Amino acid sequence: MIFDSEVYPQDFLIDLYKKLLKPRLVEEKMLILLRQGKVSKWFSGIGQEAIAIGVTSILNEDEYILPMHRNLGVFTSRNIPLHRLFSQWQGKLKGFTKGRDRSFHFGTQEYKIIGMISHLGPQLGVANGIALAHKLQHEKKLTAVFTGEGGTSEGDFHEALNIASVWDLPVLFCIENNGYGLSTPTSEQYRCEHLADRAKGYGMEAHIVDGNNILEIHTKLSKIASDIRENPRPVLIEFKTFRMRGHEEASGTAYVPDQDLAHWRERDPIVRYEKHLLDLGVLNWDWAEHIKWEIKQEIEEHLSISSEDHLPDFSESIELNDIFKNTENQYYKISEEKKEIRFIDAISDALRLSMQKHLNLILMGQDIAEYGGVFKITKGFIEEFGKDRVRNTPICESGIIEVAAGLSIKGMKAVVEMQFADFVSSGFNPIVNYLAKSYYRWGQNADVVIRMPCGAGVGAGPFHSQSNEAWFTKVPGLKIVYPSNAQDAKGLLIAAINDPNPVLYFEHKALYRTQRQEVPLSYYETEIGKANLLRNGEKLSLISYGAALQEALKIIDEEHIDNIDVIDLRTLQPLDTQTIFASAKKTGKVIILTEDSLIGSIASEISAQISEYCFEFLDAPVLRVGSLETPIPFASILEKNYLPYQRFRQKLIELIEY
Ligand SMILES: Cc1ncc(C[n+]2csc(CCOP(=O)(O)OP(=O)(O)O)c2C)c(N)n1
Repeated sequence: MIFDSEVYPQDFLIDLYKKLLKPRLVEEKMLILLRQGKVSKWFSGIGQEAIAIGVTSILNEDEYILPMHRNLGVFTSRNIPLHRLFSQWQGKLKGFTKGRDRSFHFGTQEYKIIGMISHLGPQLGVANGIALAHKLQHEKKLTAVFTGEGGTSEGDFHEALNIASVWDLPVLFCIENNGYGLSTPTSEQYRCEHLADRAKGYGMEAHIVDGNNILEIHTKLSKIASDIRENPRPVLIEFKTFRMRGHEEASGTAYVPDQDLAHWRERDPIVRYEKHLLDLGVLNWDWAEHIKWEIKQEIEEHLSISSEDHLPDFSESIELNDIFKNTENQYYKISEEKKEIRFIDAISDALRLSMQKHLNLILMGQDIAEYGGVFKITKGFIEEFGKDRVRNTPICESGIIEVAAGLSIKGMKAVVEMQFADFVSSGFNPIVNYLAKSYYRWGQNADVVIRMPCGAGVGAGPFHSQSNEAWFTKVPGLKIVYPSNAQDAKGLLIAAINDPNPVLYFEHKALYRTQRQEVPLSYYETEIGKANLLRNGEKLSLISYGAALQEALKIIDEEHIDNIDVIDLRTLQPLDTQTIFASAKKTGKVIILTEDSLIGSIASEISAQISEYCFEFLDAPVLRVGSLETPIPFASILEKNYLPYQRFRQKLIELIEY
């Protein structure tokens, strides 16, 4: 391939040269500051700059790019003022995270850069979500995302490529194969000859590109990019390159053979390109020196600006308030007109009304389209809303939750159905690390609801019956709702979908067809974070939620127990401690019933808080009743005794008589 000034104008070639030099010179300066203890950890991209610069160069400014820890060139190419990057790396206020996250772990909508989380792989799926939003909004745009060759061993990589291929998403998946993942050589990372070979298995096009040749990258990728914009599809690019410094600065390169470093030093992308421009006569030494001097001046000026910037002051209320994006309370009028429906119909109704209201709402889940979901909650939805918005997914919980995060970044809303709540363990990482943390880290909310058909009592055994809400109640940044009746099921799901924050919506399967109620026909919200005082009395406080609450009501009626407070929590996070404490202080006796086992459960948390804050008002120990500390057994005699209800009946009577 011949790259001369007839193919590319001189201005373009010089601009590319400046872009290539900038991250190198910034990094050389940072290495000095690192040694002086002024910046934290540093992941060097020296020798790999051509990839970040080349990929950014083929994107339009309004196209998203999702870089990794060695892609400083992406940030400098998008013209982020250097002082903001310097502030970011020092944890100062004019960075992008108010000092809450380090290095390149941030995103910015202003520059259309969505940074990584430490776990490497999840952003591949997030890129899919952004690309899906472009496609659904009929925008001919490309999204580019990076991974190292080490990251390709993660399940996220497989899930993301598979989803992108099945859904024809316009994503450029860029693998920077730089020889080592930390200290692990490629021979211990994978067995195929080239990572690009994997594309065939996903039914995807792939190319191998010299990652140290900026013009080859720009030329090849420009063509591919234009083509993807016209014919949306994913393309995998494997860039062959080398990591010239340690994984991070402290770790060194003792394990890298000297001859490899020498071989790749010869192929340094900047030296090569500079020589090419000098040979072509579009650059001369004086000019090159002047360009370097100018960039160094810019670096010094911006270092001085960021030296004036401040570290954040600590304020507990600011920190706590930044966990969730503000929710505007919308008081929809509840209609007088009601109809008796089942719990499951209420969920379906809430989803249908929400789909009608929010045209940017997408439903995703296994078998939810033509088949209507395993519980038939979305039956008939594709006829009304179409296959674009009611999406069957491959079996890949992580990858789909990441897609939901990407949709939200692009201003859309998503409801993801777990086929059974148990399977959320296969999507745990993006929930607790991506959805939960992104608003606190860099102000990007995750407008995602995850529906969790959960619970026992239906003879479904250890993997289709779990009460796993406590896996999530302790993760700041997630809201957890758990209705016990049809009216709340509808109102809470509508509220969860309106809420711009990530909400896990637990729906107990045993209630689906057993709990029926008069439910308003209209679109209404049940407020998240508000418990419901179902019965009002003096003798004791009974606190519960979900199917356990319904069981408790049956038992108190069978035992003819009256004059007690019954609190239906409805939301487990944020917890309505005001209602709980007021009741505990009034009655002085509290019993908490959960279907979960007790250790680490929300029941244990509530008990601890009541003991701590209401101690002087108590007339008896706070009692908790939950399931056995075993997996959930299948046979009905075992399951019945695993569940807490017989024990609850006894304990309740004991507490009344205490
Ligand atoms: C899920 C996960 N496991 C382990 C790590 C620790 N870790 C950080 S970077 C890295 C190596 C990554 O290698 P690669 O993907 O090839 O990228 P490179 O650093 O070479 O650019 C490892 C093991 C991590 N961040 N996340």
